[in-house]
Amino acid sequence: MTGELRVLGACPLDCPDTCSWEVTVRDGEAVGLRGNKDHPYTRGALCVKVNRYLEHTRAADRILHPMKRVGPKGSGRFERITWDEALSTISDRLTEIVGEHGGEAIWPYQGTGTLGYIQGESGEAGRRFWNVLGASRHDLNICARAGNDGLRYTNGTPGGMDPETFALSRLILLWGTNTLTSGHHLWKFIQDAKAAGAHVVAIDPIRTRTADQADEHLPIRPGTDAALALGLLHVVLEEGAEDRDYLENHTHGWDEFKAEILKYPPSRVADITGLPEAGIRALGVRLAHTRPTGIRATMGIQRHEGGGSAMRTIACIPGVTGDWRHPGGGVAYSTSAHVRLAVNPRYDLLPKPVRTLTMTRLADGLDESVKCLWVYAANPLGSTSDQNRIREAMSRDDLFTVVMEQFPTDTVDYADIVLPATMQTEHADLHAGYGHMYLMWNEPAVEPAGESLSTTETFRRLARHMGLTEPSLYDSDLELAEQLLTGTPGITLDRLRKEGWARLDVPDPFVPFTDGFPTPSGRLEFVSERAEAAGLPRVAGYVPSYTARTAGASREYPLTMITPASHTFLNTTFGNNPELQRRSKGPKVLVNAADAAPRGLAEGQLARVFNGNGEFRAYVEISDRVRPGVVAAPKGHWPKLSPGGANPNAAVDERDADMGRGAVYHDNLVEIAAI
Ligand SMILES: Nc1nc2c(c(=O)[nH]1)N[C@H]1C(S)=C(S)[C@@H](COP(=O)(O)OP(=O)(O)OC[C@H]3O[C@@H](n4cnc5c(=O)[nH]c(N)nc54)[C@H](O)[C@@H]3O)O[C@H]1N2
Ligand SMILES: Nc1nc2c(c(=O)[nH]1)N[C@H]1C(S)=C(S)[C@@H](COP(=O)(O)OP(=O)(O)OC[C@H]3O[C@@H](n4cnc5c(=O)[nH]c(N)nc54)[C@H](O)[C@@H]3O)O[C@H]1N2
Ligand code: SF4
Ligand SMILES: [Mo]
Repeated sequence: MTGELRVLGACPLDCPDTCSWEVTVRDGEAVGLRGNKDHPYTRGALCVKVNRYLEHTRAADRILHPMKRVGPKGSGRFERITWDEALSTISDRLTEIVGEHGGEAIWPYQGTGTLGYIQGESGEAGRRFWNVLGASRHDLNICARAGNDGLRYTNGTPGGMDPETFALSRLILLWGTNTLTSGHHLWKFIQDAKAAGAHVVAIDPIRTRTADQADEHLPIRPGTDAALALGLLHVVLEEGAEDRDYLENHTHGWDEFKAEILKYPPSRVADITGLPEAGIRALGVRLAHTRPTGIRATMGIQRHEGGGSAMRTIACIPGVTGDWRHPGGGVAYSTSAHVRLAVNPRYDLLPKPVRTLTMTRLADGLDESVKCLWVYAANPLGSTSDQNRIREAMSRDDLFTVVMEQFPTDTVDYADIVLPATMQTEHADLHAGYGHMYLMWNEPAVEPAGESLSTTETFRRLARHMGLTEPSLYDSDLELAEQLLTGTPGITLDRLRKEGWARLDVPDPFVPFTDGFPTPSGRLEFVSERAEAAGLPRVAGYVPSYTARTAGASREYPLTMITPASHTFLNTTFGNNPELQRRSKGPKVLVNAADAAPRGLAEGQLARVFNGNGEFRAYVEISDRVRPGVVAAPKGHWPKLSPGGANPNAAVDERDADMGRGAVYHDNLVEIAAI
C-alpha cells in the first residue's frame, strides 16, 4: 500500500454506541483515527478511551507472537514459540482430551472483548470449530441477561425504543444508567429533547456525571427499583391518568397488576427506596401527565439478585401510561434484538447434545471435569466474579489453558499457550450497535501487527492443522459476512463496504409494538404464565436485591458495594494503558463521610475493602456522590496492576440474579478498613 487512504471502520468494544470511525493510512501504516461525522447516531466524536486507540495498538506490551509458559501458572513467564509449534501443541492436547474425556471437557470461554459478528461474541466466532469437537456450550450471560429475560416476560423481547427517539421524549428517566460514561452519544438526543422542554431525571444510588447533568437526581437505595416503579404507578392511578384504552386493548393481566401497584403507596415506597415521599409523588405526577415519557434503563439496574424483576417491572410502566403509542415513549435497554443478521454457529455440527457452562460461574464450573479452558476476548481474572476462587481453579496443573489475547492480562499469566490476537484496525468485521439501529462494516486498514491473527483465521489454521474436514470451518471472513447479511434483505455487503453503515430495515421514527407484542398473549404482559412456569412471580413486582433485604442485618459487612463502569476503561480493556490509568485516578472507592468518619478513613488513603469472598485495595475518596451505606468501586483495573493484586471482583460473590443466572456486580456487602 502506498499513498494515503481513508478506511471506514467501527469501534468493536462492548459499548452501546459502536462508533463509526475513519482510519487514515499512509504507506501501509495507520496514522490517524477519528470519529465519522456523517454517521447519523455517533456523529463524529469517539470517547476518552478510544481517541488514542492507534497508540494502544502499538503499545509496548502488545502480544505479537505465540508463547508458551515456562514458569509456574500465574507467574507470567513465557517463551516465544512459532505458530507451528503452538498449533501442534494445541492439536495434540485437544485430540488427547477429546479422546480420553470427550469434547465436553473443553470450555471455550468467549467474552465481550469485541462484539463483532465475524470475529467476536455476537456471531459466536470459533463456535463451529468447537461444535465439530463436541465442546461444552458457553452461556455468555455476564452482561445483560437478567434484564433481557425480565423484558422478555413483559414485552416478549428485550428490544425497545430506538434511542434516537429520545429527542422526542418530554420526560426522560435515566434509570440505572450512566449515559455520559457508558454510551455518551445518546446525550445529543437528550439535549435535543431538553431544548424542546423535556425534564430529565437520573435514578441512581450514585450522583454520576450523568446525574449532575440531569434536572433531577433520585439517589435510590440499590436494588429497590421495582418498588419505585410500583410507587410511581400508584401515583399515576391516584391521578386517574392510566390509559384505559391501552390497558384494555394491548395488555394482559391488568387487574392483578393493579392490585400489586396498590400495595405500594408512596409512603411505603419511601421506606423501601430511601427516597423522600414528596419526591416520589412529584415524579409520579410528572409521569402521569407527560407524554411521551422515555425510559432509558441499561445494564446497571440488573446486576442484582432482583435485577431481572426490576427490568420486568419497569417495562410495565408504558403499558399503564400508553407510552408505546408515541415515538419517544417506552423503554430502551438494548437494540440488539432488532438486528436480524443470520448468525449461524452451526450447533447442528455437534456429534451429540452437550452440557452448557455458564460464564458468570467460572469458579464453580471449572472443576475436574474441565480439562481445557480456552479463553478468547475475555479477561475472567479481571472481570468475572469471585476472583480468588477463579485464580485457584485456573492454577490446577492438569488444566490445559489457551488464551487468545492482545495484551498480557492477569488471565494470560495462567495460560499454557498464548496466541496473539489482531486488533480492530487489522481485521474485517461486521457490527451492530446495541444502542442504535445501524449495521456497521469494519474494513481492515492495516496488516496484522507482528504475528497476530484474527479469531477466524486462528480457528481456520487450527482446523487445518487438525485435519478437520467440515467445509464451513474454512469460510472466509467475506463469506461469513455474506451469510450474516442473508438475514437483512436490502443490505448488501457491497453497499455496507462502500457506505460503512446501513440503518436496520425499520421506519424512522421507529415505534415498536405497533403490531402487538411478541408474547404468548400478543399483548404487554403484566402477568406472565411463562414466568410462573419458570418458578418466578406470576405478576410483575418488587423482588429485593440481596443487599436491600439483608444490609441492615449484617454487622460484619454493613456496606453495599456498587462496581460501576469506569469512565476511562471498557471493562478491563485499557486497564494497562498508562494514560488512561493516570486519568482514572484510581483504583478508588467512593465512601460517604458518614461511613468514613467512624472507620477513621481519610481522603486519599489506601484502604482494604473486604468480605467473606476476599479483599481488594483502593484509595478512599470521601464523597457525597454516594449515599450513606453505599460505596462505589469502578470496574476495570487489572488485579496485577492494583495495590494488593486484586480488583473489586475479589469481593463480588458468585451468586445468581433472579433471571438468566446474571451476575450480581452491584449487590454485595463489604466492610472497609484503613491500612
Ligand atoms: N466508560 C465505559 N463505558 C462502558 C463500559 C465501561 O466499562 N466503561 N462498559 C460497557 C458495558 S460492558 C456495559 S454492559 C455498559 C453498562 O453501562 P451501564 O448500564 O451504565 O452500567 P453500570 O455502570 O454497571 O451501571 C449504571 C449505573 O447504574 C447504577 N446502579 C447500580 N445499582 C443500581 C440500582 O440498584 N438501581 C439503580 N437505579 N441504579 C443502580 C450505578 O450506580 C451506575 O451509575 O456500559 C458499556 N460502556
Ligand atoms: N465488578 C464488575 N465486574 C464486571 C462488571 C461490573 O459491572 N462490575 N461488568 C461486567 C460486564 S457488563 C461485562 S460485559 C464483562 C466483560 O468481561 P470480559 O468479557 O472478560 O471483557 P474484558 O474484561 O474487557 O476483557 C476482554 C479482553 O478481550 C481482549 N480482546 C479484545 N478484542 C479481542 C479480539 O478481537 N480477540 C481476542 N482474542 N481478544 C480480544 C481484550 O484485550 C481484553 O483483555 O465484565 C463484567 N465484569
Ligand atoms: S467505546 Fe463506545 S463511545 Fe468509545 S469509541 Fe467505542 S463505541 Fe464509541
Ligand atoms: Mo457488559
